[in-house]
Amino acid sequence: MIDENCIFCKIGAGEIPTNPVYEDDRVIAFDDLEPLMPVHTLIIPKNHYANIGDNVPEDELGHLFGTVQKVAEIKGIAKDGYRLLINTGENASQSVKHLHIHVLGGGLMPRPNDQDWGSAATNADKFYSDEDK
Ligand code: DGP
Repeated sequence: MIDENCIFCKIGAGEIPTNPVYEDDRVIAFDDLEPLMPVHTLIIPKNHYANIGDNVPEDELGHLFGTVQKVAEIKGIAKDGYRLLINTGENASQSVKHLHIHVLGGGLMPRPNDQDWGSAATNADKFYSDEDK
């Protein structure tokens, strides 16, 4: 279940060399190319699923989520806390169409409600003028 055109499948298969934060037979975790926080690690299943809505078997999901705390411990953010992000589909601006969990940490992050979520957000008044909407 590998998509030969998928860059994350290639990372999972070892065809594109990476520096794994954690790896086992089903998942690999590696640091994001464009980190948003001091710690920004991606966890992916080695099998290809376009996103979390792509009929992912529950045992696969369980294993994937079971990796989160391991990665947080390896990266030293388990104690202070971290944020998980899973962009899914167009409205979430998912850019790589292979299921991945972003693990973000290493500093205080504002609550999502305080952030600029785009002009469609219910708090858009804080960030956008009427002309932008
Ligand atoms: P998303 O928008 O949720 O699909 O985020 C995809 C993330 O993947 C984005 O933060 C950048 C990262 N990324 C894309 N290509 C590569 C790559 O080849 N290597 C690594 N390490 N990260 C990548």
